[in-house]
Amino acid sequence: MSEKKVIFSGVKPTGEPTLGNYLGAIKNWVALQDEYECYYCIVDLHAITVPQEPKDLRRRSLEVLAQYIASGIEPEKNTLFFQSHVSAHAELAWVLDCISYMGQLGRMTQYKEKSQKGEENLNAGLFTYPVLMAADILLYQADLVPVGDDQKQHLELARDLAIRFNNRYSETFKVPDIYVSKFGSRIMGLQNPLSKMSKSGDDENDYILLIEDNDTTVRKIKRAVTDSIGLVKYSDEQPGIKNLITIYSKLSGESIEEIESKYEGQGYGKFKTDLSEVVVEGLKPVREKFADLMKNKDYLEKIYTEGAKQAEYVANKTLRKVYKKVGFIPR
Ligand code: ATP
Ligand code: LTN
Repeated sequence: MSEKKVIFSGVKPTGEPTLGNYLGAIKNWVALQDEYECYYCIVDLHAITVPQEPKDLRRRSLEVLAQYIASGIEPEKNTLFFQSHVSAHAELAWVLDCISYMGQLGRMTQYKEKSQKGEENLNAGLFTYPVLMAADILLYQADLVPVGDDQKQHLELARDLAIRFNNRYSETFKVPDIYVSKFGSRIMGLQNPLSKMSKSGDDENDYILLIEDNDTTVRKIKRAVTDSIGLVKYSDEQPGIKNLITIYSKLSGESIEEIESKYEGQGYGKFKTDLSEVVVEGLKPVREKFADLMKNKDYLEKIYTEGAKQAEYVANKTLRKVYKKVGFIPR
């Protein structure tokens, strides 16, 4: 058994990953890969809680895998796989469904937002979505789950379910901790800096995609909402500029103070031009590597096949324990 602590995280292939996914999640994973035993999953079962065109889902799932690797997540060091390839996820989710309370699930913000929007396809999967996420995490006995700020509530639920199951049956699951970076764990929209940058938004100027033309990125930054104050200052009164400074800092490694003083007395024009360069340069290696990887589907297939094998071994071990504890007759 490896001595390393375990990490589990995932992105759902519902749309093209954004700069928000990258800065809030994927980029942090890269830094963790040496110290931890990491499982990075493409959570395709979660993706179908909203309607998907099958061929697009297939293409995007592979693209997300390529984006993980292009971002610096090394397949030799981590387990990379598709959630649907390891059936234990759906199986454990069922067992956890049976100890989940409707009331608690109904209070999940993500569900409430979708249901209040009058979503036509308000399916049961959307409601139990966080239970499947708990199953993802608990199957691997994860110590840490690196996610963006928006996932805190789901992580709380995963912890609750682990504790509830352990109390009811006996110690089975590790109770996972959340890992949210102190800064930049919620990248906001470029057009609406009061809500998070989302890949399922309608306005394409609101988000920067991890993979898109450099010219498109530059154009979106040029159009990003600022304000009439005219100062490059990290302040709650200037949510647009605050968000752009966050992006600048996360990608350049310069501190907020350094950025503020660099642009003191200058307008937004110069700041935005430089930010475009920082973003384009920062994403350049990812974009280049991605293009190469997508030309080599055999390589990708090897990685996810091997990944599923490794993941399945660990996941089934936990599932067997769970089945035994709840009273199913062993096979
Ligand atoms: P959608 O926007 O379609 O609801 P999503 O991007 O939130 O999807 P995932 O793809 O599953 O959903 O998210 C993957 C990871 O990216 C999660 O850890 C999530 O917290 C993080 N993340 C998503 N959006 C942002 C954001 N704007 N800022 C920081 N982190 C984010
Ligand atoms: N619910 C998450 C995606 C997700 C996830 C996970 C993240 C599904 N399973 C397990 C971390 C660990 C989201 O909507 N961003």
